[in-house]
Amino acid sequence: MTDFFKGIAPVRYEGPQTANEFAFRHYNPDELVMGKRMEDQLRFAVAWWHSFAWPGGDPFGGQTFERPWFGDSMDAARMKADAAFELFAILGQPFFCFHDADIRPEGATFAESLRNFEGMVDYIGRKMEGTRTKLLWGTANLFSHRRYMAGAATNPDPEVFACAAATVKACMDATQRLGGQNYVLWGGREGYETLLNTDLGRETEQAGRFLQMVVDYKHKTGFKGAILIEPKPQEPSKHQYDYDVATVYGFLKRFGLENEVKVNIEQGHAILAGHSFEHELALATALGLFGSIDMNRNDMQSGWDTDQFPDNVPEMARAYYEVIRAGGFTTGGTNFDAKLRRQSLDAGDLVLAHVGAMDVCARALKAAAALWQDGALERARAGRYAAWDRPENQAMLGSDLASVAQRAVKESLNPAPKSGRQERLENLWNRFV
Ligand code: XLS
Ligand code: NI
Ligand code: NI
Repeated sequence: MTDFFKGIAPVRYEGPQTANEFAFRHYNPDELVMGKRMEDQLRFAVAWWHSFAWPGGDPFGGQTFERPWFGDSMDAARMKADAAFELFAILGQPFFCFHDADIRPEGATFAESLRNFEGMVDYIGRKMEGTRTKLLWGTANLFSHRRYMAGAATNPDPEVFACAAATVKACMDATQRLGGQNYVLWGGREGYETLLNTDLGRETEQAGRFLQMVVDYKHKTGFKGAILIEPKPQEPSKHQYDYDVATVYGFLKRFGLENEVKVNIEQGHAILAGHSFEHELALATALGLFGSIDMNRNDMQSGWDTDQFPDNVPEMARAYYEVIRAGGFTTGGTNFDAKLRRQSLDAGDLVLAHVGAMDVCARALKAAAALWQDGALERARAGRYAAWDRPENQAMLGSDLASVAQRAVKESLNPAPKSGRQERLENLWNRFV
């Protein structure tokens, strides 16, 4: 037990009318949405790194948070894990996510870091036995240590590639051991700072081989979870190879992995790539890649990944509508890859940031589900393409350019433009959200 959260009781659903700040107003785990418990629809996860490892620094100043578990020892790491499970007990969210570096102290050598990691995986495994909290995904931190400054799998130095392999192997083993439902790869430094010193062809070839090895290892070890890539266009790299969903799809095709790997889509990364969150989700679904989401927003003006907790119901409703269209989560979930603002010092801030975010997501899910169940939007969408369902039109897609051209001439086609009805659909949307 730590006394960090002392005095904060487990948060319960009390409904929208409650005056209690430490209550859920909309997130009611047992309430059915589209026939499924809200908890099972949303599958919330707390991110170990932002909630427990982040010291509150920014480019202009260092640590603002004073957590009793900050330090480099195994004792400190164990206290951090204790605090994490105390937060999980307060929130009651079903999942968490971690990187190796979040849960263990850095060792004097690479080998010692791995040993520390294994010790902490044991410790967390024992803690999990006493709770209902599960692991949504594990991942490797291949971006903080200076050895990775020029990339991990894409590094010009083959020894770094080997260290990255050892770290990913250890993290995959840990994820499997802890019953993780996915394994995530986010390539923060798999990219470049300048093309002047970069061999793009080689680096992406290395990344492809690395991912093939990861997939191969998954099959060898019998890991049942999904392998997910988390796209991001830049930051910390000037250019990141896993730029967005479309780029990842091309990469997977190139290495024959499009049926092996899915994506974890982060709201803030979508925005950085010049897309909307829902665009990335819809494209992933269309390409058969939809896996999981990182639900943290950017500041719309700042131009970097500010990792803020979601606070905007209409925006999140667009996202959950796409999740519903995708058929809902299978192994994936809603990970709050979000951190407090650096002035939010208190234990209560950490709890309430999650509580508010869970409520926002619950409202968004309910609105999206109501719109889905109403069916008018999907009827309008399907109606727009209905002519394509007719056999003579389907036949064109199996035909060739000259024959299709001939049809246009022979039948003197003169298609009448039809309204796209955007504003009417926006009005429909706004009746639900
Ligand atoms: C950083 C990423 C990172 C991944 C996990 O921008 O979002 O936090 O989710 O490595
Ligand atoms: Ni991010
Ligand atoms: Ni993320």
